[in-house]
Amino acid sequence: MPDRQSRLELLSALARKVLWLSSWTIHHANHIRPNADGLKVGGHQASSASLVTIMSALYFSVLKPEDRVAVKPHASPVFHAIQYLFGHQTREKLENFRGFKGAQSYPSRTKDIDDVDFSTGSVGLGVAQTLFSSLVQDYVTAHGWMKDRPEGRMISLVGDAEMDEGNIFEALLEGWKHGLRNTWWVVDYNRQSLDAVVREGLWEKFESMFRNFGWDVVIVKYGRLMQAAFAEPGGEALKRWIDACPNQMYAALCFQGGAAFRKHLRDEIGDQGDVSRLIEARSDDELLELMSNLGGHDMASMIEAFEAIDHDRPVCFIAYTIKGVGLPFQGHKDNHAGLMTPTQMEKWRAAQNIRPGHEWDKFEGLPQDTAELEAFLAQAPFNREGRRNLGADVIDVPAHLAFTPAAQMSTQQGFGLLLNELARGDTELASRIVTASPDVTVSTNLGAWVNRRGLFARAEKADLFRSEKIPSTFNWDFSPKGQHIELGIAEMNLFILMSALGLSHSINGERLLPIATLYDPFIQRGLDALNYACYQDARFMVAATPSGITLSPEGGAHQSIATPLIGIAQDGLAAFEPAFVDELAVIMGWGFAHMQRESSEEGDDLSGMRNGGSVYLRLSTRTVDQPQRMMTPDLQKGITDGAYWLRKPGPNTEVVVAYSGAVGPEAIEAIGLLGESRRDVGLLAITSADRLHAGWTAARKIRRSNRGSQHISHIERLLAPLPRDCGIVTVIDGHPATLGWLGSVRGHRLEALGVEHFGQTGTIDDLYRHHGLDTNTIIDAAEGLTAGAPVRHRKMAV
Ligand SMILES: Cc1ncc(C[n+]2csc(CCOP(=O)(O)OP(=O)(O)O)c2C)c(N)n1
Ligand SMILES: [Mg+2]
Repeated sequence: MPDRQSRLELLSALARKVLWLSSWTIHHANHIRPNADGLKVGGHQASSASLVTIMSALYFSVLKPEDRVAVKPHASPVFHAIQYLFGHQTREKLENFRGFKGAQSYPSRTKDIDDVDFSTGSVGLGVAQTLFSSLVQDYVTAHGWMKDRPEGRMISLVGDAEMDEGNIFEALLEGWKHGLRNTWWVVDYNRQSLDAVVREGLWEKFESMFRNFGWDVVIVKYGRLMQAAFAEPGGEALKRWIDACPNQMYAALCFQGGAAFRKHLRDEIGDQGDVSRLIEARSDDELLELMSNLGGHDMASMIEAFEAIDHDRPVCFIAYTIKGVGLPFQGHKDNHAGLMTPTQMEKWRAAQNIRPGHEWDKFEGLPQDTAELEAFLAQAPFNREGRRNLGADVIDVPAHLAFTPAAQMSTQQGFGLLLNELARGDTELASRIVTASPDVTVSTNLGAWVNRRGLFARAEKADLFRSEKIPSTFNWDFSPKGQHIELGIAEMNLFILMSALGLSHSINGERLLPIATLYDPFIQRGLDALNYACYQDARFMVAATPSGITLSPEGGAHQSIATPLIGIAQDGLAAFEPAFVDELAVIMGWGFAHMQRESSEEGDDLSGMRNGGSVYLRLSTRTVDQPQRMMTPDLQKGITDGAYWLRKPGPNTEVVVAYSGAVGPEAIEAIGLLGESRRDVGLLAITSADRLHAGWTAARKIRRSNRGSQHISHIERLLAPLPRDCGIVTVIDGHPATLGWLGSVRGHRLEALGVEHFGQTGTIDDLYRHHGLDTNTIIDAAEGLTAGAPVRHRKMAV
């Protein structure tokens, strides 16, 4: 092992190399890559440079294999450069940075090859992901599943402006409630965002806020050179000047260089003997080096700060940095998307003794011996075990989820019943389910499950109502074995928790099957986090209920219109809207298997659709008559493929009603009444507009790329027997576009009923009539699409 001094020298040399490689990667993509054609693909040299020392300290020395890191998105080139030095990233991918299948603009678990722990991109989310991943690690530990694996630290490299994102504060509060441990956030305090320079004294706000939430705060402001200068005669005055210098001025002087610093120091401190001597003893270059030696750019200071942590309390490091440090645009307020010119790059290359044509050589231009650098990298604790992506066995899922049917039920009730049945049993499946809800556990019907399986906390806590013998339907005991994670009302936290739980197989090597419940409209409140979770390929199930205008007495503010379209459009999420509980039982069983299947975006089963992913159940509180029927394999397949004929159309069908979800009773009734006046009518039960649509587009893609292919999708097969002039009426308690596309599948005329405006309260009947989802509107629409005599029967007003 090298001694401390030579270790620091090696680390600093590697950091210089990381700065070079990350900048060269960006430069190559913009100026050298063939076909660049002057088209700038961008990259963030300034944001990257800011973190070079900190990340080099972490990856080359401080991190252990079990630690997990979320890297500030725009420091992606630094991450890739470090992985390149470790041998986990290829030159080819770096040369193709930001290109098709090249190294990603922002680190991506699913698209990058270099062992990304957490994807980032939408600022704020990766930060919270580390916090929730730490809670999930606690969950896995408490359930006795960590085995011999040491606990890792969950580390986030955070931009200072990234801290503006509200979801970070929401997460902080939740972390405090759950006794957060093993989490480090390192704030890259370069005092610049994309547009602006941050407010003076922001660090004080950060500091008091973190301390308030029980975090330790470590401020790393001055590097070693600065500390030495402060110890010289006059040093105190220099320190005072630095501390008082406004952020914008400091940044501007860093951009202008040593002479500008000298002028300002002279003008502002005046001739004061000691401090003047201190300044004058340094050349312009030396003065700039001193003034740029903030803590975040000083290897010794960063290593010392990290290594001093000998506890598992959460820590926030505020590391002072200069955006773009070491590059010609350092400190400039416009540098966020700044790129170096070829001339600047050429000058910098020569200054570093990098020979033309050797830009990608790992150790080119470094004074150290190559073998020594190689040995150092091989021994870096983080790299010792190679890649760290884990896996876990698939948990068996029974073909049928059991429940005791009632004649009338809502899908939300059914959801509660199905989970209650699982909770009563002792299957492996049940033991791996973890539920969470943002303060709507009871109102989404999770109560029975929680009564049986308990709430999770690292320490036991009895339900006081129970111990005081106050009657209550619920037993709210907390214990390390509990399987429900109680959350506050922040839907962003819910989905980031899903993201963390749903990656447990990969992060902890232990599979969890997370289920989130929330009110359907509030999906939109957590949508970016939901999207983020899907982007990372986390696996979870969302039960969203109540939904639509069907939740009528709940009020207009809670109605959801757009969520079925989100269900269709959200990648990585299979959306279902069943009408009946037997359908839901099939979908949930399928869902637990779907959550565990490997998948690729190209589509990986015969239908061309993705084989695995997360699941969204749009449920309802409306009590409806349940069908009494046998669940045949055909029916089961129809339900999971997205649709089946509830009333099969004959060869002369004039009109078909296709419905999804809670409006089932209206569709059924309309078909009954229509049947009196129209020769032949069909009723299509749609359980998943999303799966139908995905299958349809996938099939066309297969046929286009493989001429002669006979592959047809489920919806094409279902609609194939319909005569050309048959009309289709679709109806859903959601945006009509959800099903409106069905007319294009085989060129049928179609009228799409649904909801386009919200806010009206009333009974379900009132609202269905108001929005045109009621039986008579369905009949009117069908009549309009068919020839022949007027429909004789209508529903009588009650
Ligand atoms: C949710 C979201 N909004 C906006 C952006 C665009 N964006 C990328 S970086 C950035 C500024 C980041 O500033 P800071 O966090 O201080 O990082 P620095 O560039 O200084 O390292 C913005 C607004 C984004 N990536 N995500
Ligand atoms: Mg910043």
